Amino acid sequence: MAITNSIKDFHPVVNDAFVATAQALTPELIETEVRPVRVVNIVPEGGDYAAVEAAPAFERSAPMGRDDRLCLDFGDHRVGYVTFTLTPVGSPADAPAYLRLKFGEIPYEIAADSSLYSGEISRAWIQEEVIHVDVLPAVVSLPRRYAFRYLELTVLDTSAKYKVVVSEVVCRGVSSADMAAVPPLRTDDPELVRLDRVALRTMHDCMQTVFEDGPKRDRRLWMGDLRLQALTNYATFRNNDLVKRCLYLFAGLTLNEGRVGACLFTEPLPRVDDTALFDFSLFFPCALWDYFEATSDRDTLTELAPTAYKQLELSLKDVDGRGLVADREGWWCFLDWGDGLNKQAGAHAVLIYALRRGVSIVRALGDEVRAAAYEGHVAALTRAALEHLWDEKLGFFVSGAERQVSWASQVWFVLAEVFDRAENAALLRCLMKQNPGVPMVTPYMYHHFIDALLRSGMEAEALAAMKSYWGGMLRDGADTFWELYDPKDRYASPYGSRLVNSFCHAWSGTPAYFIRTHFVK
Ligand code: RAM
Repeated sequence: MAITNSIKDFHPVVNDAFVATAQALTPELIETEVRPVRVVNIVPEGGDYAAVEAAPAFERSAPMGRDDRLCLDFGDHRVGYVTFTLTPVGSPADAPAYLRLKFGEIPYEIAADSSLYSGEISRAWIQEEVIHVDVLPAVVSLPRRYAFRYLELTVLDTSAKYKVVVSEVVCRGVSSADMAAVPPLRTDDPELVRLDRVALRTMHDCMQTVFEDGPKRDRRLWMGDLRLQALTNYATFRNNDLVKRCLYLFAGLTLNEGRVGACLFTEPLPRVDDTALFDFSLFFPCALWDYFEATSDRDTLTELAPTAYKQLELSLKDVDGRGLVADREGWWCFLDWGDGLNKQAGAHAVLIYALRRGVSIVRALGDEVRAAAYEGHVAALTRAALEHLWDEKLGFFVSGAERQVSWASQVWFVLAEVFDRAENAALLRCLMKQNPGVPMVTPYMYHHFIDALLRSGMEAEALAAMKSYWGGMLRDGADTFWELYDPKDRYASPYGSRLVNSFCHAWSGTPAYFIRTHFVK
């Protein structure tokens, strides 16, 4: 599905006071100096690529001339600014040094030939530079922030008369998260320890001046991603003011009619993108309720509740004569990146789920009239779902005119609590046994599956599913968890090319949440 603007006639609605509150909460970034730990060669391996040690440490390169390469391994995923020194050797430098730099979160990004890129989203996301250095020796400071573990430096040319030596390669790492703030995990299960550690690294590297979705791409704040990052944050870094800042940004920078946008940019000034997604807008009330549960910050709940109500009330306008969220073409609701996934049933279930959080908010604020109204909507939407979307013969919820069965629809109806716990457990068992229809493809959707299992009393299945899916990423070499993971196809991408996938994506960091709230207490 193409990502386009989904709002016609875009009119941002700005609340300056909310934006000011958010800006006052802008965190200081913690800086850490990191140096490469070794030199590697990137080689093909098992249909993918791997880094193989070429030297166990790095100080300085040998003199490098035309086509010489150096691939440095920084030991783990890093986010930051890179500086290095270039020293000429031989005759005086009679031509610029001409270099190509490639940054890779995974070895594949170093190995791939970016000139063959034909994906749908901008090739500008590929972390590759070609630079001239005119005056030597030089300390080269790259202005861009990169997300990477590997840095490959190729000398495209010097001249026949001189070569260059590369030294003092340093990354000034940045994050607003402090690893030392995370409570230690007490478990003897080494797999849980590894899953937790990689999840924390993922979260850490995405925590900048906002919760970014991924520090390589899109480097911005998405509402759906924020909800999961916030949940994980409460159980780990406890940087609750960063969540508060992000909630105020979304509430202060809305779209037409006060709809919460799907994502925000923060530079040069915060602004909302001209995109709304049905489910993402509804996650505002959900994330606000989660924030209140984690912090008991009643002032924020009170101040932002009207924005939450607005999302519920705007979404109710999309309910048709049959009492169902109307299906639509195009980019209107996210749920997951599954090919051809119909969004109607999932959207309907998300609306019920969000209304339930809305009921919690209004109850906490003592607004019984609104609580009764929202409960009425939950009941009506539940009836309509059972009448039109539940297919008794199939034993599954169906979506859209083609009556599509997908994992996303079933999982979201479990989370919407349309059935009771035992019935939900039975539905999930059928889903796992029959594996019908459109599968889940992102860790984001898997998060909801694990959540659904846990809410249905299926702890063992939830643990096994988490270990199998996220554990698969670990076995496939992940240093941080990925935006998309298809265990059967490492080249899968929603964008037509794996090269622009994000390999440190915070919506994938929720094992730390599950482990710390359910599996290890
Ligand atoms: C992609 C990103 C982002 C997600 C949206 C829907 O652009 O992966 O994290 O929220 O899609």
